[in-house]
Amino acid sequence: MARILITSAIPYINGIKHLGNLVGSQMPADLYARYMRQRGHEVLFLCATDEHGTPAELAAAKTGEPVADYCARMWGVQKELSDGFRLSFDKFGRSSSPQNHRLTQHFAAMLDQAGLIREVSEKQVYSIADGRFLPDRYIEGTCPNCGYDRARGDQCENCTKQLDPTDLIDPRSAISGSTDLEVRETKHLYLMQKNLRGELSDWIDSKTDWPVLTTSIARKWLNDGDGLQDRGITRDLDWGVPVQKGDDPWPGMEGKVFYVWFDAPIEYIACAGEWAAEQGLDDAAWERWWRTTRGADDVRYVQFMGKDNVPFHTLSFPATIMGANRIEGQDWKLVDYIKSFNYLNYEGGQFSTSQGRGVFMDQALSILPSDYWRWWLLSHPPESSDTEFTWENFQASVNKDLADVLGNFVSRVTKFCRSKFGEVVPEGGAFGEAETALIADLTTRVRAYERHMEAIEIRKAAAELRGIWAAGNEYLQLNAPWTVFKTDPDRAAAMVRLSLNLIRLYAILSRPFIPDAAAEISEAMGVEDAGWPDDVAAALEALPAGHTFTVPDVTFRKITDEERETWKAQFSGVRG
Ligand code: B3M
Ligand code: ZN
Repeated sequence: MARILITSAIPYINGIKHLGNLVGSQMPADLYARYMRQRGHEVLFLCATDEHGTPAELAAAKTGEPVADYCARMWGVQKELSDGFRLSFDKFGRSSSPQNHRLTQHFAAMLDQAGLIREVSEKQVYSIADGRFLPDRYIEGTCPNCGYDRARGDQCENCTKQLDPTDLIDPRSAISGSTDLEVRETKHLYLMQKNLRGELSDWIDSKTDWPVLTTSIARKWLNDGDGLQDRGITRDLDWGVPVQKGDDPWPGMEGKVFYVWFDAPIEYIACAGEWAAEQGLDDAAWERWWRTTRGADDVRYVQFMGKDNVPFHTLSFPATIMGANRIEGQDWKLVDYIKSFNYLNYEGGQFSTSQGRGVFMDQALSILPSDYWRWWLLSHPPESSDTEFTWENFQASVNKDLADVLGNFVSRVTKFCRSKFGEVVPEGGAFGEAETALIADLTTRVRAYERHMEAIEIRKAAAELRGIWAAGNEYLQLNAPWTVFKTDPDRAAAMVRLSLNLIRLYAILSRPFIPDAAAEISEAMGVEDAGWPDDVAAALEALPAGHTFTVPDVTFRKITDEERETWKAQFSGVRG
């Protein structure tokens, strides 16, 4: 059995995430983690809140809380919501943890020792109205690359280009909107990424199995002439990891902190340390996931993220790791596979936090259970292109796939059995041609489902699962045990026995997508810890005659047209 380390991009602390954020990293990462655990692999699945930098400071300034308090509170909010969506993180950490402070300062020291850090006296935008420097998101303006007029000082959301605040055309303060800006001198540390260009390029070239979306973005910024700039890794901010060389002060850098995009990916590693500490384990317990000479050579490390995060994970963070690994004894693991996503749009436009447009995590859970959202999101992930959430499509998917196909099968079979044979798997009769054909079809489908899950082809996996559910309904429809029962109760008993076993099979296969419903069905069928159906034929005889069950409650309810219209209006972002 393999060991698999899985990380999801760590969400910024400021505010509650919308469904587009969720489907772009945490939700598919959870699907993969659940599947791999179910297949018997040893999984460590990590996520955290990204608490430093301008997003946190700006949000805390708005609520009037001290930034540390704001972060602690919002971590709690995000944790509760991720539990609500059944995101099965082994640890949901915080980038502000002591572990991350130490590790970030350690990496900086290693990079410095490797000669990869230089001090730069640089020109930074200073806002006279605000009386401060304006790093990163404190400044907005027009992207010099694509012309998008709301690019931020650290990155253009529209074209994903990483920017410096001084690159922006027509810059303005994000705090006051003031354009009364001037450029002042300040000293910062730069990571000399250009020195690592060859190594990074060879590494990306070796990743022939990565999604094109991932490698194309990486190559674009690697080869684009000015793609791989040396990057400033410190900022004139109060909140963050203080600039230190390991435990030692860094002369000239007093009062500065590391750039959020320097410390955030290091939290993937620190989070493993937080996990170990929480479990009462020693350092060896997390190092075997992250240090190649301490066991991590056998680990497969898979990252999940939206496309705007790809440059940081294919270039900046690997540069940190490769650079540190130039020092004797440093042996940090690089990622093995990066699954990236396009954007999910909302009803013909974009999700918008500022306009309240679209469905946010808390709102979603307040109107429907998480499985409904999980199913829609995971059957419509923006894998090969941007996709769109519409209420029509959501209603149709839930009503058809979950209620009409899966839910209906479960309820029809269990209720029919109860009325004719009682709440017990009936004995008698034998499987015939129809069952042989169904088993052959399902065997092919289950193997295809496994292949798609291994390959993290999520849409294809969902389609296969839907096909597996539908096959049961077709079998039932075609063979009509309720009619057969009138003339040949034994034959009907065999059909019902197979169908009850199908329900058990569905519960196992559906668990990564809809864990609550799967658990509910398993419980009703009296099978909590069913193993993976390596042999589908055998799995369909797992529940023997005489095994008792209960009829589950309605597993899925339908969304009415009225609800659909109410929600559509409610989340349109039009305030009234
Ligand atoms: N917090 C951006 C985002 O939430 C950023 C990801 C960090 S991953 C190390 O999309
Ligand atoms: Zn742009």
